[in-house]
Amino acid sequence: MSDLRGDSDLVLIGSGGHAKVVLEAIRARNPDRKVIILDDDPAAAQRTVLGLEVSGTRDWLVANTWRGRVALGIGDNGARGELLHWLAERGFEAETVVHPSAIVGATADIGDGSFLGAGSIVLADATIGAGAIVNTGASVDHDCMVGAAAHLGPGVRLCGNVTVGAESLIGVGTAVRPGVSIGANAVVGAGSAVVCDLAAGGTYAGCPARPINR
Ligand code: JB2
Repeated sequence: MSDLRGDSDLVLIGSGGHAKVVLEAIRARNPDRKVIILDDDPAAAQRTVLGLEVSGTRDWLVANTWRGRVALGIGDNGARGELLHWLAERGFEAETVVHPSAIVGATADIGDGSFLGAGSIVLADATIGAGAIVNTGASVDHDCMVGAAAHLGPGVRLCGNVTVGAESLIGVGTAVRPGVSIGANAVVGAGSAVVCDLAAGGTYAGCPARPINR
């Protein structure tokens, strides 16, 4: 830990499946980048992520003078959103991680701390909020707005002008019709087809997607 001092050095918080794919994307751009893993779960002290041991909790960031960038490796939207605010309050910049195989339009606006996975596509004038995840092979067409700490699962298809609210979870393989708005903190089940607006906080599934009780 003590040798973490260069501007390009990175802290990655999280040690589960999401941290693993984030680290893989970081290494795909720069295999030699120095990365330190932190995780607040005491059980994580025994874990490794692609061969890297967990070196401590986020308290390490408070106790040291290092002020580099921090990547968000937590899949849970609420926990990732909380971490984003915690970092900002303490003056840390969140690292934006874009897999080299992602296609990102020149006019797309990619928020700090977001993750664009392998094969993902974000096109003209789309906005990806801070800390959002555009997972493996998901596509975000022109003028879409994806809110902070939202998560588009693998293979999600957003047609043009779609809005996804903050911290919403859109399940794997879901397709969303042009111009549809999905409110904040909504959950859309895997393989759904969203053809009309969905209210904030609800849980939806099916083709077409309808409210369900969880
Ligand atoms: O409040 C929290 C929290 N704080 C830290 N809630 C949850 N659920 N997790 C929290 N964490 C950290 O997230 C844990 O200490 C651990 O490092 C990680 C959870 O690991 P897990 O492998 O269970 O999930 P994940 O978040 O890495 O990945 C999930 O989301 C991805 C997007 C999985 O569902 C993956 O399959 C998925 N690709």
